[in-house]
Amino acid sequence: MLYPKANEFRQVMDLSGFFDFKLDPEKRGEKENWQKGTEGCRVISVPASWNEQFLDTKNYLGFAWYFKRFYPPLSWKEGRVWLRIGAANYYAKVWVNGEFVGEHEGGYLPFQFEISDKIRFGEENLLSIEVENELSPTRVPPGNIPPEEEPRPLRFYPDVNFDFFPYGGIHRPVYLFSTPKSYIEDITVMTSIEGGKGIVECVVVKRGEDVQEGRVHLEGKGTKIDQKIKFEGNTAKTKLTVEKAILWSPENPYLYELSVEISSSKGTVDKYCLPVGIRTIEVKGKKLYLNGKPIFLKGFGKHEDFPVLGKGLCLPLMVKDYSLMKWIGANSFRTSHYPYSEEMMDLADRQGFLVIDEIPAVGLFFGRGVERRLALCKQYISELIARDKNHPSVIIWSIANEPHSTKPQAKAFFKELYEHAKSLDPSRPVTLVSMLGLKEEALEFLDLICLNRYYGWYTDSGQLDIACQRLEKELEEIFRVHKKPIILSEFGAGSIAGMHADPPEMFSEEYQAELIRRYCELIESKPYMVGEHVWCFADFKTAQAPHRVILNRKGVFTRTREPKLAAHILRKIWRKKENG
Ligand code: ADA
Repeated sequence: MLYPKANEFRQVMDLSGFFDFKLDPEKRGEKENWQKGTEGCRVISVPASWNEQFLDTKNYLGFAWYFKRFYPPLSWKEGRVWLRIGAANYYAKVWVNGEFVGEHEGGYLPFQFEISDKIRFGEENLLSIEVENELSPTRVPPGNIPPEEEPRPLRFYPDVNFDFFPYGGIHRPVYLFSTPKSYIEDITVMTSIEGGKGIVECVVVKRGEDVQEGRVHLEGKGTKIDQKIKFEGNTAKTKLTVEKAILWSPENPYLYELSVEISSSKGTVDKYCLPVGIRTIEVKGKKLYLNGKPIFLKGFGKHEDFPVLGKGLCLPLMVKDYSLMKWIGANSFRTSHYPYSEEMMDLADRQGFLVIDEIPAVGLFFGRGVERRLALCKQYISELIARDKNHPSVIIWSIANEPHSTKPQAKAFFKELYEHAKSLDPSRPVTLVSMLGLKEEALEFLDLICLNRYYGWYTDSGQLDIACQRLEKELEEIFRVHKKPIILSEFGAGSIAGMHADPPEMFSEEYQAELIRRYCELIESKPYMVGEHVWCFADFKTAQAPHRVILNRKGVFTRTREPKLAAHILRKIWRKKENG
């Protein structure tokens, strides 16, 4: 799914900003035709969650309506007009001028509809979007699971089966964009390396019978390649060879520019440009290789989370987070526990971060409704790979976080998801982030192992020596059995910023820093360990529960991005090479 970009053939109008907003707790809106407009609205900002923009929406998880009036440029009349929503959590229905255009389930991936036949040129148009964020056991991620289905000692309010706040709303930009009648629908880029040469394979999909050919152009330092393409049906394939290719890596995130044009008998009719990073990623033996060299992932699990914004896209915050990750010496992060924004992925390409890209399959259980949850996970894998397949920064797909794989059908469930991901993208390793260790039967077929461990926090609390002994024993055991590279994808401790104790005690900054230091020391001593992702980058909002002090406080930065002692310790560890 191509991100909307303007050029001489395409235009983009960002509808983000102030929308009219109205809660619909009785779900009366559709019956009362709110899609044609309604009274009694307030102003809300998009993109952002609704929960922290007002006092009466904090824990609101029901239906809500967004309205925006707009004028499409007359010049768009000749082409096609599209509406694209970057993400709306959890379920969205869309109308233009009161006419239904489509709906989408899932809170973290974009969806778009052609609205050419609904748009009225030369007059004001009305966009109406109904968003609802109800929790349900048959949704992914699940909530409101009956206790008998999923016994848990401590339940959250709202009753989520995951450890972050269930923010609702339109969290990413709303774009109106135009394409020509005949247009480029999709571009897939696969890169490889053959004897120092970069190989860039492109597959172009177009729409429009009048188009039979086109061209691709790849430009970069010392490279300018131009190649004709011919369509068979709606698809054209080509392969470019880049002499002395500059490979993409965290040290040198070099991006070429690929330009694709399609033409009819009257000449070029559409064009789309995208950055291309030439790199390879593969698992071999006990190592993870980038461009044929072993790599080690240093970084974090994160969240899209900030006061007032909730999960809303915030570019200054994104720039800040990347600058702090550079400062601390990280080269990687996981999009825990859902796909992050396209803008975040673009910056990962440009700044050279290695990303584990995760679908919103967190808190999965294997009781009633498992078929529906499987179908949703497959949908999310398809949508995520369609969106992020061309990012060199994305090196691994994660098909779940900490599933409660305690039932026999869990292995088949994940085998089906693993094969689905591989069928869509054979070029990247696929993993699942497990808390069960050897009891996770899916470890048998995953390409590499991601494990979350909290010895010294939830177990062996306050006893770091025992914690590290347990961790070492378990890592050795898992590698002995599976002989696959392992990433410790979560480890850490909570700390209240400003709270100190010596000797270190739980919730003090010193304890958090010392646990992280001890874990990193152990992880880096094992040749089969290929990554350490601290949980987590910054404190973040969770639902309410006795074990959460308003926030999950395992961040090495506070929620407003002030460094705790652990941040300074990590900087010493991760930048020790530079610091000598
Ligand atoms: C799990 C989970 C995280 C967070 C963490 C914690 O590993 O994946 O989302 O809940 O535990 O802080 O306990």
